[in-house]
Amino acid sequence: MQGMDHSNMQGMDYPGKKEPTPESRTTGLLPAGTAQPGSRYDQPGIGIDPSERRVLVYSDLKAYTPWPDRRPPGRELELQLTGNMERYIWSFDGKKFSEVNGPIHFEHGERLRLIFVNNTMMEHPIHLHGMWMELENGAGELIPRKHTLNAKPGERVSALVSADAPGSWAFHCHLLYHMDAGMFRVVKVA
Ligand SMILES: [Cu+2]
Repeated sequence: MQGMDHSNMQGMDYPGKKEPTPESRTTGLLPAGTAQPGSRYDQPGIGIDPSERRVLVYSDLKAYTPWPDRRPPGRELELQLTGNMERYIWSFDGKKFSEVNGPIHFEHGERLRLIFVNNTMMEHPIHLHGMWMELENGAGELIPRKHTLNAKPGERVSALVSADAPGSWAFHCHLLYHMDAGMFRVVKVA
């Protein structure tokens, strides 16, 4: 991965986008001064050209049946997706799994909003075990439920969670070499 070609990361357009600097090309982090990331649920992922075929995107998703828990979230938890391509470290909030102090706590029965902000130039499909993440894509009561939510470079993804499953659950990037490199946490529901 060290010699990875980033050329396919430069065609992405999003609010406040800046061209990669030599430094950001090396670290894999977005260039300094990039505007607050927004959601881009209407865009396909990296390397998918919608002019070649019909592409389904996150704004197309809706649930088959409404999820019964319609409570508004009682709190928000925002996680930064971070990394250093040069050292091949991937992390949440700048800390790889071996550096964090204990699990992320959800209170059993609470309803919360989980937000991922992708500070890197790579996509990260984030997988929460044990509970659904409801993608806030504007589908109303048919809000779609997912176990894995992909965050594009510079994107902000928000989801609602009903913490209905007591126990300790894996929470990680589903690119398994990112998980191995540190993008992993434990979510404890108690
Ligand atoms: Cu990843």
